[in-house]
Amino acid sequence: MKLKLGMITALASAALTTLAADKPVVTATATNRFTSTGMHCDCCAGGLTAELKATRGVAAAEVTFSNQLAVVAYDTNKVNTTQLTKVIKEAGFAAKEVKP
Ligand SMILES: [Cu+2]
Repeated sequence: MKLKLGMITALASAALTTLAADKPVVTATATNRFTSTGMHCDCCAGGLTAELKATRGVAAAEVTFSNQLAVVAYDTNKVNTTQLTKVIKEAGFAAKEVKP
């Protein structure tokens, strides 16, 4: 059987839907910024974004390489800044919460 591009796309999106279904919908109750120094390129930022998004209690994450910053929206009942700092450190970067 020959796989057509449309089929591959459909399979990929089905896989993504399954992945998304595994993680319950999170409603953010806070947004914090963290310096995440040590990133070398956009790829590092992309990897860290994925790590943060996969963390329990995280609703959204945006990491920018150019200013070495991670912005995370999360549910304070499920995760805290200490745990988020740990996730960034475990991804291989120096993490520090930016106090408002
Ligand atoms: Cu990189």
